[in-house]
Amino acid sequence: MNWFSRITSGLTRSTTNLTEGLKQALGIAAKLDDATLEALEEALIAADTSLPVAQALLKDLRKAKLPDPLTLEALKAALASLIAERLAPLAMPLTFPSSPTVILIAGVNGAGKTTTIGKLAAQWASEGQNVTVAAADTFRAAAVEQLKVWTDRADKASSRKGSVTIIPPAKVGADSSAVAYAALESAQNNKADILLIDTAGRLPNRTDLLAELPKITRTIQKLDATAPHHTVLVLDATLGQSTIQQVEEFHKQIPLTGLIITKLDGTARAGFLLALAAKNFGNGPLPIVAIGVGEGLDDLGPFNPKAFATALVGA
Ligand SMILES: Nc1nc2c(ncn2[C@@H]2O[C@H](COP(=O)(O)OP(=O)(O)OP(=O)(O)O)[C@@H](O)[C@H]2O)c(=O)[nH]1
Ligand SMILES: [Mg+2]
Repeated sequence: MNWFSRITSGLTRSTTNLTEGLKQALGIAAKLDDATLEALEEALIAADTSLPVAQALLKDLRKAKLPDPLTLEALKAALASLIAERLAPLAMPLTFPSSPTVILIAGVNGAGKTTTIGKLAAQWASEGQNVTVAAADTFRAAAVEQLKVWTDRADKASSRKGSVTIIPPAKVGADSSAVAYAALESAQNNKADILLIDTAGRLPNRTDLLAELPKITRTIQKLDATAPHHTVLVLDATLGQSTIQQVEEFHKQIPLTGLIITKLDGTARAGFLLALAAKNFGNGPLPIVAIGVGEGLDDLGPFNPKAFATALVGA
């Protein structure tokens, strides 16, 4: 299955709900009268786009050239293009400015950090990159084991074009910064292309735990003053708009450079990406560097606003 098909099938729950809403809205009059607009607004809010975004979309829709009578297909196409336009500034794949490029992965418990690291490592290694992964989640002994399963899988999937190497903690309960430091040292010595740092899940109200993240940053900067080159927050899409508060809290502790949205296949609220796009986190919205639409090794890929919008409305 290609990536567009994966997005389309991953977004099924969101798409089905939204399409049903659009159908009902149009069923009333087959044109954009007040009742239709109201029903459309409801459908967009149900997709978790937020009220202001839903209203802004409808304002744009009223200005758009639409056929009379308005068909479902025309409505979907118009909405898809308006949604894609709003999401466009969010699209930004990860870059590799340094060797090794250091990518710090953070997020709340169970967001999908470890799984995502496995998927990223598999992709990059199969493209010929040598990837080192730091097991800096030292909270649970099982965390290292889980990461090891993923890095082994990723290493195999690379068919020896590249490699994936895990650096575990020196001892149980080791300091996460020490693991990150040792992993960067190893990545530098072995001329790895990329270092991914897995971290423990932490809730945004635990400022003591959040403070560990800048400590990791300070520690690895002793080896490379430009690291980390990316600080990525992993967000669970099933939480919808409430992830925005997570972004704000993490961003206060450690400047984020991008987001990865996981579990888009497990929710009908994929429209919350529009709410994220409308949010200013200091320098505007934060870019989405990848999205996850399933649990398999291939279920992670770039965020393409046009493909996403098309799939979301079922156009
Ligand atoms: N359906 C679906 N499940 C996902 C996706 N990404 C991750 N998961 C699942 O989410 C669960 C948690 O994933 P982990 O990678 O362990 O999350 P984590 O952030 O490392 O969790 P902690 O280390 O405990 O904080 C696992 O069961 C994953 O398979 C996705 O895109 N879609
Ligand atoms: Mg984990």
